[in-house]
Amino acid sequence: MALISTEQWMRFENDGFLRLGRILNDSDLAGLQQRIDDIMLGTAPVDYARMLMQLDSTTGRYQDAGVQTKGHKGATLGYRKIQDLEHDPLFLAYTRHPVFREICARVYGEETPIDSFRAMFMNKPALQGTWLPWHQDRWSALDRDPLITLWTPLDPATIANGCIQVIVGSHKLGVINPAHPSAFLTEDQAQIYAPAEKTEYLEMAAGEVVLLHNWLLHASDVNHTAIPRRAYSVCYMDGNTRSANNESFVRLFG
Ligand SMILES: O=C(O)CCC(=O)C(=O)O
Repeated sequence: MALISTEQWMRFENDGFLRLGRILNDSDLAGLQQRIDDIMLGTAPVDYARMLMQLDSTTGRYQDAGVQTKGHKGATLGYRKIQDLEHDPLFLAYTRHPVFREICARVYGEETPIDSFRAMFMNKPALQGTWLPWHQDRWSALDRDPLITLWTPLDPATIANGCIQVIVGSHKLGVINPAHPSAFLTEDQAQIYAPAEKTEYLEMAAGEVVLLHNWLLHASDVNHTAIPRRAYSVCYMDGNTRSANNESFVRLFG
């Protein structure tokens, strides 16, 4: 039996996102929380040379976040982003959850192999964090657009600690700023397409999952609380996708 109903798929097509409810059980959630903290603190049994790691800003400004390069940058829980988590067995196992396989088959077709474009930790450290400007998840280096992302908070995600904010239905607009290599909006475009009165905040419990259409406009704020907002975000793409940057990708399904 299908794990996602026809009614749910219709809601996803209309809104550009779908709340899937709790998918990570308590013990797997605790395992991923511990593993990501160990990775940040430099004590995990992973190959740090393969992982892109970026320290958070101390100002909250996007342009002040650290460099995004491979390798560990110090034992601190103050990382903003850690990519290449397909190389960690715990994160990889979760990334291959049967519900995610079913979603990929529905979106890309049963026979289409599925790769991870990126499997990343996105963090708003306690009383820190960086404003992530309004954008769509679209990359001009790819020969076709990845369509979906599955986003899992590893802590409660609230307005106060920087949960994802979205503009419902905005995926129907197509790519708004194709001139930007990662589809970030200009400030003028953000005022037009993402005004405050249209913003919906996706508050979620730890271990719940939201399916996001990659063209859904989204952003996230800094963290005003003493609770970190750790999250795991995976973009699933057609395994036939080629990148002008000659990147290689990890096969997830098929
Ligand atoms: O975690 C966040 O605050 C935003 C993440 C994001 O933009 C993404 O997963 O595509």
